Amino acid sequence: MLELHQFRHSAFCLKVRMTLHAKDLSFREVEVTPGLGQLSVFRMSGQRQVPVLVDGDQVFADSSAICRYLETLRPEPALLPSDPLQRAQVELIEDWADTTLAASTRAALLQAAADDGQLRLALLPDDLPAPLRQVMSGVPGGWLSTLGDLLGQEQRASMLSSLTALAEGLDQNGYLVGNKLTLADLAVAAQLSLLRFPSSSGDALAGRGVPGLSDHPRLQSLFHWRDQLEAQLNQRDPAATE
Ligand SMILES: N[C@@H](CCC(=O)N[C@@H](CS)C(=O)NCC(=O)O)C(=O)O
Repeated sequence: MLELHQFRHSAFCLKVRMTLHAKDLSFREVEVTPGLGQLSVFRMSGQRQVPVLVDGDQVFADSSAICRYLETLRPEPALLPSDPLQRAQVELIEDWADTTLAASTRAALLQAAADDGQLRLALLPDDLPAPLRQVMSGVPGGWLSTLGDLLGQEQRASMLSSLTALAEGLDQNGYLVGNKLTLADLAVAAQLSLLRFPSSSGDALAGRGVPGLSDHPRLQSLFHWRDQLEAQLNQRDPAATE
């Protein structure tokens, strides 16, 4: 059984879960506790970030590397087109989503969480002991803004402009590249989760997100697309996740 070591609310981990669902692969989720839990991730994979996928004695880190392993493990349905130009387009969009878009959505979420204690609480791991939860909920959020850059005006405008262009492209056939689901769709859909959490994030987070972006009129069709994509993938094999 494949094992996915993850932070439940990480967009990179969602990208891998969506890929596993798209390929109808069964897997077990192992929730990693930020900080201490990353020691075992390091021991296992030689680096401390999640997602990490374990398949028997093989260990893979990095969502893009994991998705490529899954593509060889289960080639159908192919998430990387065989047409060279389309494949290049998918890889470019995936890379943009995992870097530029991810940096912007992370900064936007950090900013929102710094301002909103309820959101901070909802983002904590479900299995965090109650006393620690209580302590965390009482801590002012200002320290979060030291964790990374806050979203600048220019970065926000550039993200909105790219996402609007993607939304307009999607209106035509429902996929970002060609007329089939690819890793480009999954990488973008996953990063959108930090702006507006999907239903798979659980009741505390579903529909919530970054004020001003989660409810932005130009992004609504994109969130709707993401929700439909997720519903379609989860329907494929509801029993896939143990
Ligand atoms: N390029 C990596 C990025 C993974 C990543 O940024 N993981 C974050 C969670 S979203 C993490 O593990 N952060 C903890 C840390 O850096 O210590 C991928 O695509 O998997």
